[in-house]
Amino acid sequence: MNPSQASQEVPGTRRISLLSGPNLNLLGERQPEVYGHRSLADLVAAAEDEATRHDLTLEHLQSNHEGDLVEAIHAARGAVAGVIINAGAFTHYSWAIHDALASFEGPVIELHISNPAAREEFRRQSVVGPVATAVIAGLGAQGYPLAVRAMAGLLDPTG
Ligand code: CA2
Repeated sequence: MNPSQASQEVPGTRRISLLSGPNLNLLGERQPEVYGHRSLADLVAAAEDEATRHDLTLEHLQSNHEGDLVEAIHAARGAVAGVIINAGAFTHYSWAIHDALASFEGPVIELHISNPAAREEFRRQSVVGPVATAVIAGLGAQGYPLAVRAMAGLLDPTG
């Protein structure tokens, strides 16, 4: 991209949001056999590195509270180009997050460290999936930079 193209860019088109739901702040502390040994900070750092490679700015929020995530999705409207969300256990029952994501105009990537489809019955339903553009699950920590790379592809107008 040359400087004149950059200056004509619509504000927010190079910003993406990464949202992390409940208990993801505990990553690396327990259940490493399911979620690996890396902390959420490690996963976010890997996602940020990948975002930089694609000239994207990644903004991350983790919350254990459903309303915080709903408000973050509202704030994303018109402000960021895409949303990557690991909604944690809210994935399986939060219709409030489903409805908020349905109001977001850009691409949404549902992200999971584990593969919920291969786990307990209650994890096999996702209410995020029906409003997601794509799903990345079961790839562990590498899912985070992969999701950013996939988002860069979805946002590429020439792609
Ligand atoms: O695999 C994923 O990324 C999940 O979204 C993780 C959620 C789980 O409820 C989803 O079904 C799948 C759990 C978040 C992390 O929970 C921890 C609990 C204890 C220790 C470390 C993490």
